[in-house]
Amino acid sequence: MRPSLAILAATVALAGCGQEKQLYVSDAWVRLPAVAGRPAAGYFTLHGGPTPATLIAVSADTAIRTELHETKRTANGAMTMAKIASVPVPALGKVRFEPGGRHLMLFGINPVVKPGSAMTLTFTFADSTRILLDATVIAAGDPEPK
Ligand SMILES: [Cu+2]
Repeated sequence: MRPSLAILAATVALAGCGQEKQLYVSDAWVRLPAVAGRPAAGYFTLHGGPTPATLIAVSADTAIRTELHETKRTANGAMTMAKIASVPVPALGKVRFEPGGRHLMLFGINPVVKPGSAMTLTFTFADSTRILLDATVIAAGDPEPK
């Protein structure tokens, strides 16, 4: 246990020297539904590391089920949502999940989740990398956090 911890600490120290940028996620927030029981929507920004990555899932232990969605306009101009299986993150690229575009749908939100609290999101990538990030939780009518 101890030697592996030492290696981990050394790796973290090296990463902290600002050499190669690693894959990370920032600016995560979740908008609760106006009506309890409806799904919530989550938004965040993916930042690619030195190699391309593929986001395959985002989960939360305070939501029963989640889906990655994309908002699309149909031929007659109506807005609709489609499920997306995965999202490519280009090396050193930026991919935004934002209102009106790609978003996370969270179903079955635990009632303990209130505006002003945080929801821990787990971002899972195709190479099995996992990144945990706390998302700011806001009420349905609140402005987007800056
Ligand atoms: Cu959706």
